[in-house]
This record gives sequence, structure tokens and C-alpha cells, in this order.
Amino acid sequence: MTNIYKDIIQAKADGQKLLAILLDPDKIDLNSVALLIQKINQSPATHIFIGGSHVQNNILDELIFSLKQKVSLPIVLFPGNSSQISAKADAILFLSLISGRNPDYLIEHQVKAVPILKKTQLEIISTGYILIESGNETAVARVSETKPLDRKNNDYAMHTAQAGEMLGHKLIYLEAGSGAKQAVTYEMIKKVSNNIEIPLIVGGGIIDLQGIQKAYDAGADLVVIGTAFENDHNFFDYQAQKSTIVNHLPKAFGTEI
Ligand code: 1GP
Repeated sequence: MTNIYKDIIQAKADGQKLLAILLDPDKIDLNSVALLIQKINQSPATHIFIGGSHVQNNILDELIFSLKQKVSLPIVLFPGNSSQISAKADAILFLSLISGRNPDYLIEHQVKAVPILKKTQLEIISTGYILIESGNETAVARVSETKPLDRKNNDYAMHTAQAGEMLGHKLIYLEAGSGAKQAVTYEMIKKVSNNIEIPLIVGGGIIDLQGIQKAYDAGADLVVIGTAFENDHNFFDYQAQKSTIVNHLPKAFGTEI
């Protein structure tokens, strides 16, 4: 059994920021996985998340197997539903879509996942998942048939996160949705992170290094980058060259870029 959650807690206690690259198996060509692996290893990522709203191919096991040959980062499932579980990963964000009011995504998919999870050694990390309105309809909103929270109502987002914490979730994931036009506001990140004890993940629509840095400054403990890296595997190289703030980056970025 891995200790991924314990490590996240430790990083938070040490003030170390974390960065996950999100891989959507639907958009990955197994033939070019060598380049993907090279770019992941050159990046400042601390975790790999794997998932998507409607993963349809069945390359999940094979992809994780290939990654594990050459990448030492923890591989964490970030599933859209119970069909996206692979025993080959290290952990799973066991999500409940607490911003939504669709029982399927609050509890039904989780119940269906149990018999599958019981046959694995995956570390299960209970996560309150909060979708925030972001200027365009995202795949999560479409697939889950839920309404995102008002991006200006920081108090309601905070109360939702606090309810998630009180219910026993171990992480809160503030999500604008993959490819979001607008990321979650820094004010909202600050409000939520200042008012929960558990670590805060932030993702959706973050497309540059400044966006990552600002999310950290606002209180995000772990930032997720999906689309920007998916569109350009050199994302972190260019970003490092372009950035004038690189020397001020948190420890997660180390000296590798
Ligand atoms: C999506 O938070 C992740 O669930 C990442 O979003 O693809 O916009 O980076 P992006």
C-alpha cells in the first residue's frame, strides 16, 4: 500500500507545493508514449493523474504499465466513472461531486466502484470535487448533468468545501473543468484554502506558469495541468524559458527547469 495521501499532507505541512500532470487516455497514442515519458520526466511534476470525463478506450492498463517502466512519480486515477479503474495505478481520487445535485455522481458511481476497488491494492483517497462555473460548458458539467457553482460566490464554494471536509473527505478539488476558458479565481482559492484544514487541489483552465504560481500563492496545495501539456508536451520547457518568476517558484519546481 502506498502513502500518497500521507506525502501530500507532509508536503502541505512543509509548505511544499505539488504539481500533477493530467493525462487523458482517450487522447494518448501509445505509439508515442516514449516522448510523453521523456517530457514528464523533464517536467517539474510531482504526480501523474489519469482520467477523463468519458474515457472510452481500454488502454488504461497498458498506458500505466508503460509509464511505470520509466517514470517514478505516483500515478493517481482521476476517474469519470467506475469503468476507469486500473489496479496498476497507485491510488485513486475517490470523488464525490459535491457541487452537484445528481445522486449518481454523489454516491451511485462510488457504490458501483466498490466491488472493483476491493480487488485492488489502490490507495483510496476520498475527495470532495467542486465544479466551478468557468465561462463555457465543460465536459464534466455535460457528462455529470450538474450545474457548476457560481464563480463569484466565494462563500458558497467555501461552505461546500467545508461540508465536504465535515463529511470526511480527505482532499478538496476545486475544478473549473478541463479546457475551461476561465480558471477558478484566486479570491475563491484563497477563501476556500483559508477555511479548510485538508489539502486543496486546483485545476481547470490554468495555462501558464504565472497561473500556477498565483494558484499556489492563493493557497492551492496541488495544481493540475491537463490541456496545456496535452496540447504541447514542451509546455514546461517554454514556460520555464519565458518566465521571469522562475527563481521564485516553490520547491516543487526545484532546479530542474
Ligand atoms: C481537469 O483540472 C483538470 O479536470 C485540468 O484542467 O485540462 O484545463 O488543465 P485543464
